[in-house]
Amino acid sequence: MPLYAYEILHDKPAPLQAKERPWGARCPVWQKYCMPVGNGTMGAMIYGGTKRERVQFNVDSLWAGKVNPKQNRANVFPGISRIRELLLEGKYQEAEQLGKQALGCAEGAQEDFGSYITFGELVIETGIPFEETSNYVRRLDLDRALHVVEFDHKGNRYTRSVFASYPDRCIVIRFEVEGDARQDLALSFASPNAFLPRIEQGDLVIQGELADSGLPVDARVRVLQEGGRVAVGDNNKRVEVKGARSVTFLLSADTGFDLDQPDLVGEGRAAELQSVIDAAAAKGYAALLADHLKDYQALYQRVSLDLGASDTAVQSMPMERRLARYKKGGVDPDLEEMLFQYGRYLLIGSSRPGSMPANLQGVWNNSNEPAWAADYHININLQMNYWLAGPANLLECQLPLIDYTDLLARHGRKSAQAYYEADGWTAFHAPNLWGHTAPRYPASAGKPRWWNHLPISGPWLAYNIYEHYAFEQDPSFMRERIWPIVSGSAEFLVDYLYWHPDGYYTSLMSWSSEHGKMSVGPTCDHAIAREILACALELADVLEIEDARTREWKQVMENIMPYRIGQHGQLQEWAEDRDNPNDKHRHINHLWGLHPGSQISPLSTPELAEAANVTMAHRGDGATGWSLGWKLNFWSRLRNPDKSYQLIRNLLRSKIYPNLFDTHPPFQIDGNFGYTAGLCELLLQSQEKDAAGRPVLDILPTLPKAWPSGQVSGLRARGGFEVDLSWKDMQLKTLKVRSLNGRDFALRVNGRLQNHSLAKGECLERSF
Ligand code: FUC
Repeated sequence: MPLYAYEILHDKPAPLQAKERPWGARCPVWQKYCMPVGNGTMGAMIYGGTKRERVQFNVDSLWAGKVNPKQNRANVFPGISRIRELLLEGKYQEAEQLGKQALGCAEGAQEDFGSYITFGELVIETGIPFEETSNYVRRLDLDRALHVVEFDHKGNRYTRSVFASYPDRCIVIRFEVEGDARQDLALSFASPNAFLPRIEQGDLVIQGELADSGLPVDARVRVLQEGGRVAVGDNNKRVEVKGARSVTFLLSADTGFDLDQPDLVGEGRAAELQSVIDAAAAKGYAALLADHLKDYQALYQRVSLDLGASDTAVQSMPMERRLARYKKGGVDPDLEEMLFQYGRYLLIGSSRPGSMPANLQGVWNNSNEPAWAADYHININLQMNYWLAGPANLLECQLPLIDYTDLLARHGRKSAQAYYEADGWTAFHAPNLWGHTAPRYPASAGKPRWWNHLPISGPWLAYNIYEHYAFEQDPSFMRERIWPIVSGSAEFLVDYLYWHPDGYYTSLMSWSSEHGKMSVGPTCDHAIAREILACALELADVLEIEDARTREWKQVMENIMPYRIGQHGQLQEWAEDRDNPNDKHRHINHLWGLHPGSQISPLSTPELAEAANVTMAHRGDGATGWSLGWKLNFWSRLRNPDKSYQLIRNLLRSKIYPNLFDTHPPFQIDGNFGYTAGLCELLLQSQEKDAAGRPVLDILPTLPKAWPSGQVSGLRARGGFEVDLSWKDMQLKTLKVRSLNGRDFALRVNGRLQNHSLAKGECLERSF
């Protein structure tokens, strides 16, 4: 079998595998059994029914809500200053009390926040009951990004294929039958929204407009049949095909949203969609498929992974049974590889140049009330979605995140001013499509919404943007796109951080993300601030900028409150030594400097790493899906292969659905992406720099015993390198490093560090 070929198999249509909750956010059929395809802008979930096929679909910018230009609460800074004074006087309760009244977005902004919503579904009636079929299989082929349903009916083999084409901007659905059989199909549209379908020139045309913003919404479906004839039914809302050999449906959809001008929702895209569909129809199915494969495989096939072979019988098992077997302890390295490649598949499917970034559900959503509005949480989740982009060699897929961060940086300048009278930009913990950067909720007299007021979220996101440069090393792209975001974040930080009377800068006052009480300084904030200021200084150095501003960044960076090790030997989560060893909270913010940051390492800061080990032991090996993903990354960086592998088993055992979606619960895609990123960390790390500032490529830092022999190719390292390696009996066998930019680097192999120079395009090859 080729190294990239993985199939997620099912032996029944999704609706027969669980009970449906139509348009329900937690509908088990949709979130556990339907299979996804996507081209960044559009996503679709396929049900695989024989009698009634359903293709539920989404458009990434289909959001309720609207821009609220008055989202920032006025006059907050005096309240924040008072809270700071109270905390310094040790009056925590009073400070928290005041926090409840003073912190939040402006009244009314919450109502405009909105939510990512579903578009609807194409329904294709066929009249073939599942009971009359045999040899049914549906499968998602990861190597081709192709969903196929196959079955026999009355001696004929039926095949239905679906893929989402990025180059041709449409979802292609093809119904075929072998032999002499003919198909009668009826196409219609269903949605919980008041979008109106009608047949126009033989196409199913759907139009709508959202109430809050006036956002125009359009879709068009072309029906191309071979043989037979077409009629229109159900009051001009249904296309009926009779006696066809094959039928191809081409679906394209979009909204009038423009990321550069979110407050001007623009014209509908009906005319544009018609041209898209005309062009796709003229091309024909075979050419659409060929171009789709070329586009997709150019990204997907960059990385191959082999961790050992599963039994052939296991490989052909339907996924539900395969997962149940794994849960009982079954060995299945191919499944662990498949989940790795699935993370890459999902990022390619939900984040391509020109699209919105992957939200909490990527681009897939069947409801108007998805969990957490399927928004862009930036207190871990959106950042986690992109941890794999560099290491798993999908940097292009990160461009939507940079475009989106530009919007947040624009709106976030006002938030930085409003809340902290600070220059630069920030955004609080959960922005939306419309560029909401203020705290998500208004002040509340009741329970404090501590997760809400998290000014460090903006800098946290800026770190992902810096990482794009770290992996890519393109100075002109950095100057134009990355520098403004990262330097704007550094500007915010130096104004935001507070000079504590004890003689250091702290994040006074804040919370550790979603955890704990008010603090004079959460460790996570300090770690992020330290790292972002260092990143900004590194970029300034490349750009040869040295001025009063950069000198201030350096001065602040060098005087941030240091890490503290507490009474249990743990890395303290707060300036106050109040960690509870029995606390199993999913957010482990204080280890940010271990991952995704680069400040803590068993090799260079062994005492801090030991304290991080204690913290990890306290928090345990269970959690929500995304938190398990983060724990995997932590254990990889702590160079603990046994714990890392245990986390992999835990994730697959408890938080992966039969469609391989990760669950919080409910379905939340960050755990998928966190897993793929974590797996990269086990095989190759590059966050460290040597004394001369060269990136260190650390080969096989944390290899689990469960994978004694294997190979990986195409992983990417910071500094601009591609790495292939293989190992046998736990020993490195071959290593190949391709330099993409000609930077000097160091290699750590079997614990020994060696310097290397390669010209751009040159390779280093070693056998051991
Ligand atoms: C953060 C997490 C939750 C969830 C939500 C989307 O608030 O604490 O667990 O992942 O984001």
